[in-house]
Amino acid sequence: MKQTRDSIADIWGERTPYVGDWPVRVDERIIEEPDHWVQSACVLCSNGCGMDIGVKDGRIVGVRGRAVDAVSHGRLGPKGLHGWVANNSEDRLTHPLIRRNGQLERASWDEAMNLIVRRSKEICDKYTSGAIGFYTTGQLFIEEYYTLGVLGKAGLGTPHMDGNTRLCTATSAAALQMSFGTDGQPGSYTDLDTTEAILHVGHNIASQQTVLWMRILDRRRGPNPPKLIVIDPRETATAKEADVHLALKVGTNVPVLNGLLNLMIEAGHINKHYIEAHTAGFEKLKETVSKWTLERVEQVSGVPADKLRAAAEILGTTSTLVSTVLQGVYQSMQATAAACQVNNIHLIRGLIGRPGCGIYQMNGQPTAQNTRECGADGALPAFRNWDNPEHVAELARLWNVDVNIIPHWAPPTHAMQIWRYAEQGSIKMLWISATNPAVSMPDLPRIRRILEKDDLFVIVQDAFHTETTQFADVVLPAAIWGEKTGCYTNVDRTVHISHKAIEPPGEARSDLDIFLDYARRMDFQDKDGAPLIKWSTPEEAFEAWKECTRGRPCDYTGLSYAKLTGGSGIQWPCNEQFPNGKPHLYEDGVFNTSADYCEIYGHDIVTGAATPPQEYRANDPKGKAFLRAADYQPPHEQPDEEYPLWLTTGRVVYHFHTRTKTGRSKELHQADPDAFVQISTEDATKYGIEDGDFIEVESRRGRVIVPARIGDIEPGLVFIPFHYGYWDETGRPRAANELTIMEWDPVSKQPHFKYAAVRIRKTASALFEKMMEGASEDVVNTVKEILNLQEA
Ligand SMILES: Nc1nc2c(c(=O)[nH]1)N[C@H]1C(S)=C(S)[C@@H](COP(=O)(O)OP(=O)(O)OC[C@H]3O[C@@H](n4cnc5c(=O)[nH]c(N)nc54)[C@H](O)[C@@H]3O)O[C@H]1N2
Ligand SMILES: Nc1nc2c(c(=O)[nH]1)N[C@H]1C(S)=C(S)[C@@H](COP(=O)(O)OP(=O)(O)OC[C@H]3O[C@@H](n4cnc5c(=O)[nH]c(N)nc54)[C@H](O)[C@@H]3O)O[C@H]1N2
Ligand code: SF4
Ligand SMILES: [Mo]
Repeated sequence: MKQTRDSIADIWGERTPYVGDWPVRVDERIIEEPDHWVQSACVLCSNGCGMDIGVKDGRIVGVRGRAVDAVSHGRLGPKGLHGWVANNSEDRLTHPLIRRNGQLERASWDEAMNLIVRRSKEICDKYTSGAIGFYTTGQLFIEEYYTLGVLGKAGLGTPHMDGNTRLCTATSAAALQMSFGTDGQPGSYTDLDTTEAILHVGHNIASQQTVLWMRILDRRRGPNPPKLIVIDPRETATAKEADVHLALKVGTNVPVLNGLLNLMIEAGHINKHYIEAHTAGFEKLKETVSKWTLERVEQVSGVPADKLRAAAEILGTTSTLVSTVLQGVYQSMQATAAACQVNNIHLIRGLIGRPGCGIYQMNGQPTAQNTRECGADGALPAFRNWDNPEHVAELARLWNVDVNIIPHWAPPTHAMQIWRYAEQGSIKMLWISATNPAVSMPDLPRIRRILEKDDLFVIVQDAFHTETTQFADVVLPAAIWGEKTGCYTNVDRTVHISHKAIEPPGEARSDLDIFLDYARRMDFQDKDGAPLIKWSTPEEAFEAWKECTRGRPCDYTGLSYAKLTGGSGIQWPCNEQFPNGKPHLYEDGVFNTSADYCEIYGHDIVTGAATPPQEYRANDPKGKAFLRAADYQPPHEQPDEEYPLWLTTGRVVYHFHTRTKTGRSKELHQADPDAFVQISTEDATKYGIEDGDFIEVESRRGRVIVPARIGDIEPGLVFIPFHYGYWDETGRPRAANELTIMEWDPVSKQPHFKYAAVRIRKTASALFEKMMEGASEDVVNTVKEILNLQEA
């Protein structure tokens, strides 16, 4: 084994301080000397670090960073350096499975696909294609999403398609659309090389985008370091580095951000010219935030006035600013409303569309951007507007289909609603690809009840047995990253190609091949009776996708497999005008909001009510950005006598999601082997809890039993990582989502994983009660005395 550092012990590696040009540092970890290297990019978060895969005798033996890559300059984090071992693991799915007499049994591809096709046709005949739903991911490739999008929208014509991106970055898309007219991140990572200030809202970047954090740390240790503001209720690794840490109460992002905007406006720290020339809605914004005085913000959010003032001073005076927003906003109360306030901070100062200024309504999953671009999440491909007949007609021409097969009579069905329809029985078939909802969805007891239903035909397409395959009627074994070729786009719009390095195990097939096979067997046709889907290789799919993007904001027409191979990833838009991609959108202050071009006509930010097209056209903003104002609404579930604590959930640095990959790396597993509940020192004392004590955490939905970890969190709040389910530990309930609530943001429809009311107690007493069920009070007291058990 050879490695440039032990990234478990040394997460970020050695500092390379700088300003201007981020120095190269190539990180590598191999277990044997490869006989060749294959170009790829990491798929374990949205940062999308360029990476080469080392191959020996047809197996992956390691990875190294790509020095030429604009995103990472050669660096890799712990997940990137270790996660690939999952490809080689012994327990990969290697052949299809069909449920027969209650058991999943081995089947051939023909049997599995024929069964799926037969069920699809029966369902379409009896109930229409509206009884078929797709629930996909943020982890496939462009070519796969686009194929899925086309077969769903123009083959079946079902409106029920979404991804786990609904749980992840639906709010990213919504906030960008609501402020700027379409999805697409305005900035470029190069902004970090010169910026004077950085703001992270609900984003633990040190842990969740480790390589981007290396860039920030290197700036912070170099000349002219940027100021750092962090808004998070926990004292995270990110918060520890901050100059100003605003430790707010969960669910109070809007009050805090409104307070910041108010201070900036009051101090005159605004760019009047920019506001007038390039935005709409300033007066309403000013009036709304004016109610958020220092005192009121402190009272509602717990953020002390002097800290708020210090943050506002930085935001109001810096000449450049990079902001990132992530799950502490997207999965919390008023997600879209809060995310838009960060856009507002940039807009009222004109800090957008130029070097050093970037807003990241961050992505989380490696290819979430592409789910949103390619139409696999319900939206129409290439940021087209379902409510704009001309956009729908464009697609009908491109695909050569009747316009009416493309669902556009109502908004696309969001994931939470798809699950609801499955629960009610109007969706009869649910095709789940590359996601593990039996761990990652909120309110797991309810999700299990839905997956279990006899009248729901469940297809699960995965590389491993998961908590979700347990409920499948058909399991399709998938080839994963490293075993197939395709492209994906990171959060700063950089498109990478990932070449196939090794063969998939057994009979596993790429998701692209599975979707193509389904389309062929279903005999989906265009208007002239030719096959609807006219491609059969990844490269042909990419070429088809390029045509779909022509003239749209995410224009890929200047990219090709050849161009993406050999060097760095390239940012979209990439076309004739910008052959090498474009670092900044909106340089001229003209946004994508004009009525003919925009992706949505907007929503009421509080109720989510859609703006009718006529109303939008009547007030066509013609390229001005929207300053969306929002007042505070408290979270719907709050601690009370019965459930006195807040719960929030999230991530740890060493694991990715439900750990199907990272849990199979010995090093990553050992670095964080079990779930835990993080409790403040104050609450630990109050409840008599010590580090490592097993704690029962209970909400109105369910309960978990996990060890305690004490410190670095506000009193009254507990935190549980959501990574740990049951595939490698079946003994006790421990998935955070046993506890979470099933409700969502009115605009983005993203579920609220970040708050719930819970109660806690040491499990000795919980187990004791269970043992003593039915025993008389006398017996209970006697046993208690013998055991000398104290109630916690
Ligand atoms: N190591 C690792 N990295 C990952 C992933 C992973 O699983 N593991 N997943 C990737 C994916 S898909 C995603 S989406 C990203 C997510 O990346 P992050 O959003 O950084 O991750 P989380 O831990 O879910 O949440 C971030 C923070 O929100 C805070 N928070 C909770 N409630 C509130 C609130 O009301 N307001 C504010 N301001 N903050 C709040 C939490 O304390 C937490 O520190 O990470 C990506 N990177
Ligand atoms: N409580 C709580 N819950 C959360 C969150 C939270 O912060 N708190 N965060 C939410 C967020 S942001 C996210 S992104 C989700 C993530 O939740 P999930 O998407 O459910 O998590 P993963 O473990 O990434 O699931 C991906 C699955 O796809 C499989 N897979 C990997 N590559 C491929 C491939 O190429 N093809 C196929 N067919 N399968 C593949 C993996 O083995 C794995 O089973 O969880 C959400 N749930
Ligand atoms: S930062 Fe993200 S993309 Fe880069 S190596 Fe780590 S997990 Fe992979
Ligand atoms: Mo995510």
